[in-house]
Amino acid sequence: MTTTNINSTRQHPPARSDFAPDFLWGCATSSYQIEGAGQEDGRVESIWDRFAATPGKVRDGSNGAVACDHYHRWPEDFDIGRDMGLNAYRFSIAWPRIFSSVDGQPNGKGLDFYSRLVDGMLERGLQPWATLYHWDLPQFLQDRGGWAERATVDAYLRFVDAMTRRLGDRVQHWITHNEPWCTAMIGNYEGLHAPGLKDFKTALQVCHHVLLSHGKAVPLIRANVPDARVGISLSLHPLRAASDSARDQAASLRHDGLRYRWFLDPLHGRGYPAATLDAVGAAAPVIEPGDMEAIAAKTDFLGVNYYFPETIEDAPGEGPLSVRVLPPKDVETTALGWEVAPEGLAELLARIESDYHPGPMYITENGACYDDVVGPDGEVRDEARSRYLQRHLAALREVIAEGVPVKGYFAWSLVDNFEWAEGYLRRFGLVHIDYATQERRLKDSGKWYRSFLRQE
Ligand code: IFM
Repeated sequence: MTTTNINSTRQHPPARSDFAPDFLWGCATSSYQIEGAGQEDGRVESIWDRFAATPGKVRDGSNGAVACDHYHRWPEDFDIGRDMGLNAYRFSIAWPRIFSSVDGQPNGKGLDFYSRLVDGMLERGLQPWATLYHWDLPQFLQDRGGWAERATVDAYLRFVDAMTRRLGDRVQHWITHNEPWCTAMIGNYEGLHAPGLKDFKTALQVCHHVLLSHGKAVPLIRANVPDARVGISLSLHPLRAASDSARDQAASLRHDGLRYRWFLDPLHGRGYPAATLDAVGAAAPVIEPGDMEAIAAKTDFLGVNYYFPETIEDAPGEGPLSVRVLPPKDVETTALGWEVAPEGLAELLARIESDYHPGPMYITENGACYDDVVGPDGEVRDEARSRYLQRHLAALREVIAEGVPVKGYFAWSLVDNFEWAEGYLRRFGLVHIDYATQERRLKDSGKWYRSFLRQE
């Protein structure tokens, strides 16, 4: 496989016809970030409701109680998606709408909501891609220890069973988890996401249980869904050592062990990487007999969420592995300070393909945050986001041409939404939301994606 030449791609803007006719073109969202209706139809508290209610945790003091009011406005949102030319839509299911206690029955109103949602997608030609866990754990489970407890795996499987039984006649594509790294590390080690814990051993146990729940869900989904296609979405970064020094090179390898191989190795039957297990020492998770075999359940696709590369420096004593992720320097960045590096997408995909041959891959998230403003003419002129999309699609086209089997692309995100600890201060949508009025407005980037998809 050759190295992708991004310079050549710059000269040829991507066209839909460059991709296979059956390539999937979607947008992605998640329940807590868009739905709102926090107290409606039997929904119970999630860890994000609790975390956001804790002063200082969310930058603008906001929460997802109303968000984009998608719970009531989904027909309008799906009309926008259809008119944009999407043929797929990735959404997530709020577990707290479905179960209000450990032993209870699933909530009929919650199940009905997602059933209506799926019908609404299908009526508009949007292939539903359901994510079963995108971070909104019911608080009653966190009160019992959350993902650090093995019992949460069983609770998750009951939730998966209820959802796949109800929607499996119409939803073929299932993503078990979104970004287990974030669930485990940002939520339980860095403390920046719910539940806000700061304990490395807990984070690794959470990670193990999340991966285990994924592996155990795979056969369950297959049993409930005819012709199911099951996968997991990982957030991954290509890594660069900060320098050629042996210390930075070794640090980059250490980080790689935890950030990349800790997930992809066990999912592909190789167990946790031995050197990383050694390095984490007593923080290693408790693993029961059969766990690693379960985690390695064969999947139908790999979801890749790509935003930016990471540069790694040796930092003795810093964090569990003595590494530091450096902020980008002298490069183009988005409003969140994330490096814009389309070649990183190609590099990452080529590496995954050569390391694991995971089968079909889908970009289940890719997008950019900018400080969008509505102009006096009512337009949102977010050229930077259009450029970002174009450049990443050009990189994707090249890496597919080199033989990497990517079969679809979901832009993050359909609409502006609750960006976790950043609240509503950060916008990723192709559609602008006025949170005071809930007015939807297609940004220039959404218009660009529309003309790309409609081949205008
Ligand atoms: O908004 C998030 C999403 O929930 C998970 N992946 C990254 C996005 C942008 O930060």
